[in-house]
Amino acid sequence: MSGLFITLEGPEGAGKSTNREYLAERLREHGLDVVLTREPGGTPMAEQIRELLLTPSDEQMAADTELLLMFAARAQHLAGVIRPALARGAVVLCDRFTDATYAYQGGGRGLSVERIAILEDFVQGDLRPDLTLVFDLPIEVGLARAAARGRLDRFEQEGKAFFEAVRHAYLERAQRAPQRYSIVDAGQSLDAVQRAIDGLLPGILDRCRG
Ligand code: Z5A
Repeated sequence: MSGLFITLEGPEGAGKSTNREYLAERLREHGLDVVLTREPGGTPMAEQIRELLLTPSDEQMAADTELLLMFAARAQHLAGVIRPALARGAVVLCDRFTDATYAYQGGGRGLSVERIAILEDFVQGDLRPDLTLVFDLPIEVGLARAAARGRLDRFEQEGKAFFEAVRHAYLERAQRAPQRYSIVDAGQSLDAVQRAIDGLLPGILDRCRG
């Protein structure tokens, strides 16, 4: 038995966490075993790495350190949560995964895609998400939503050019492999976003029954 691996991606404040819960409920209504998780994080040790990655510090984190910590957390998460859940046939809904590395460390920080791909192969073997929902919205809208929540984390303190590069990297990846990615217009009202998710549901259920 093998489950279905769905990732939710997009820039800041795109509504990934909110809509991950919504999609999980819809899938559970169909009797599916759904595991909700996130990156960086998802296990106690990977959550400790997350703290290191997100907490602002006086010592500037080198871009390579950031990249390696993302994959260190991912290795732990894969071993402790994602692979066991997929092996028992669950649907894994993961808030961010390696597309975020291509978008933030690749697009945002300017690290080479080739180096990221080497780490992706090393840490994941041939495991890739079955489906990725990219919640896309204008950067200003997402940053305003994130700012309304209060204190900004280390990534949220970046400038607009960084987030524009992140958004561009996501859209470029999605356009190159449309069979794996669905782009959701996340700048709409929450009702409209959730109607768009409802529209994707039959296809997702077909893949679950696979
Ligand atoms: N990162 C990386 O660099 N490389 C990697 O490989 C990985 C991650 C895996 C994780 O932080 C950071 O790690 C992230 C990238 C980096 N950068 N940052 N920052 P995080 O998990 O804390 O941050 P996030 O993923 O961006 O989460 P977020 O800012 O909380 O966004 P979200 O989950 O997409 O949104 P939300 O929490 O569901 O919604 C945000 C607010 O907007 C909330 O108040 C909602 O009620 C509201 N909302 C949501 N949808 C709507 C609509 N449609 N209309 C109006 N308001 C809405």
